[in-house]
Amino acid sequence: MEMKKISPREGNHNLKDYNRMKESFTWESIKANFSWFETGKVNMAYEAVDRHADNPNKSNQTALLFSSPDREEKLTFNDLRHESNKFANVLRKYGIKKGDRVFLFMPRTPEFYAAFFGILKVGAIAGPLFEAFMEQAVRDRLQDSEAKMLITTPDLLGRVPQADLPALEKIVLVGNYKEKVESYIHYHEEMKAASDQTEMEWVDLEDGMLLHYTSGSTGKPKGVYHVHHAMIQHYATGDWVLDLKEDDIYWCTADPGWVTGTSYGIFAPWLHGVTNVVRGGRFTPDDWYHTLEKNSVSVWYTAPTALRKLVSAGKETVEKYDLSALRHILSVGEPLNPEVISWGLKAFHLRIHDTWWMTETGAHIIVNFPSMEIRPGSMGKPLPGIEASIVDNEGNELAPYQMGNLAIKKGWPSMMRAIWNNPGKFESYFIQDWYVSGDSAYKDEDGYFWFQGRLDDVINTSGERVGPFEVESKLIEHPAVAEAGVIGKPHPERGEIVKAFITLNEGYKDSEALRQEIRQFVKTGLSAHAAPRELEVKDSIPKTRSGKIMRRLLKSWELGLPTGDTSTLEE
Ligand code: 6R9
Repeated sequence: MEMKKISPREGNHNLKDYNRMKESFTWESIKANFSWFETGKVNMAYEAVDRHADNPNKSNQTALLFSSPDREEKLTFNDLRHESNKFANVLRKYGIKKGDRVFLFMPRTPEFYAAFFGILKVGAIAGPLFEAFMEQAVRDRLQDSEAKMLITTPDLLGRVPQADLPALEKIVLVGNYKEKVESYIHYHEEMKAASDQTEMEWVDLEDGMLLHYTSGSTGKPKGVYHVHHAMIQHYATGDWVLDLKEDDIYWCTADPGWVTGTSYGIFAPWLHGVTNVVRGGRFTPDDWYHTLEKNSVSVWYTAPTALRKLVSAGKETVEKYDLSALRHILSVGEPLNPEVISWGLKAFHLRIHDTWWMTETGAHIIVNFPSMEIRPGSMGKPLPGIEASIVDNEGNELAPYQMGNLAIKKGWPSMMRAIWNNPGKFESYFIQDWYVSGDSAYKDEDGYFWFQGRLDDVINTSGERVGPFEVESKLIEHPAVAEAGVIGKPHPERGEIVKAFITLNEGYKDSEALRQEIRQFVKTGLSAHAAPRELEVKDSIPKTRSGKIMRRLLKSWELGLPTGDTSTLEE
């Protein structure tokens, strides 16, 4: 098969020579960008906020550019410093200290960011939760982490568990309430009274900063524990991968309940002192284009699920907007379909850069650098300072084109340091010195990595291994198909057969003839064994809040099995 390649774009880009960097790079060399390199004192909140507020040239620059359907607000670095100082004082008043877990269960508003940095300033550990969680999901996370405080809004209080949380001492309410309840801490009242000066709690590089709960295919969600040290990698990738420059307007569309919304929605942009766009409210193609246009966004980090919806909305929609400020686009969370990359070239005249990483890795691992040739469908190459490979179940490295476990040599700066309360689970990620991701992939002879699927998603049909991703990518190339989710369905003779669930673009109606045509399209475009033997049209494809197709759920539905933990399912 002929491989498409897209060359780096000329212009305002950081065209660092990847191969030369790879040869000589050490993480040590990044340290000089931080104040703690000299002082020995560290806190992420200082490096991301106060350091810029202390700088007369940056202090009044907009740090946060917030908009939601009913509210618009700008906070400078100085504002963000003062608001987070105030909140740090509120936390101290109520006894929160270093190492305590404080959870945030609220929408992304300016108060969220002030509270988040307030938590870090007292040395506590922040636990951001998706605002759409139901009561059980909130309870599981607060129980496991033994959180001492929860910050939420009156609207969400109905989903905050009122019992079985012995460690939870206080609940802070942000926003207006009808009837005041004395047992809650009232954010706006406290903030009015609090001083905007505070003592920073200086911590150790290896002290806790963040607890992100993530769901596996079985069992309760697990608390992935990150430390301040991770900032080295957030900073480096903000430079090499996001290509951030001080005058950029940056928009990461992810919610902080997902690791992308913290590592790349908070840390990387503010370590680089750029203006960070935050938008609340729901997705529609017009709203998103409008957000890009109105804020003159120059660097945009988003996810395949959103990009696929923009593709579906068509060229007419994108052409209504002036997106000339946009210079760099990136994607994460799911494999980026080649179809979406070709469309990006037409719609934006830009390449879309795929990045691969996980909650557990804390930051980018395998990426498409602005300076690299892109091979559509590939996740790119490992960062300098990262050793990634494909290994078998014993930890032996495999040759190019052999499918196996995507694994990373342990010891990179932003790696999780523990699974909260669960050392056994943490150990189970490793084979010798390799962190094993749970994804299957292969490498080509030039060192590009190609994603195949979560290991539990890979389909084995009549002895042929089929990655659901390539079938889904082919399916959405058909003009009738908007989205696709592909699973292996047990079959007496073939082991498994490929079953596809699809949604249709506007103007198409389900019919036997259309399904036949789509099957044929995959068969001729990909291969006979990859063509779905069963094809079902649905109104929507189940996805997580970070946009991942929930193949596990499609499979449970199909087989009439219990659905397991669905707390991260998008409504
Ligand atoms: C950052 C994030 C991690 C899992 C990962 C993989 C999938 C993420 C991807 C990708 C293919 C990419 N994933 N990026 N698959 N191409 N560029 O998503 O973290 O929510 O923990 O998910 O997401 O399966 O193992 P997290």
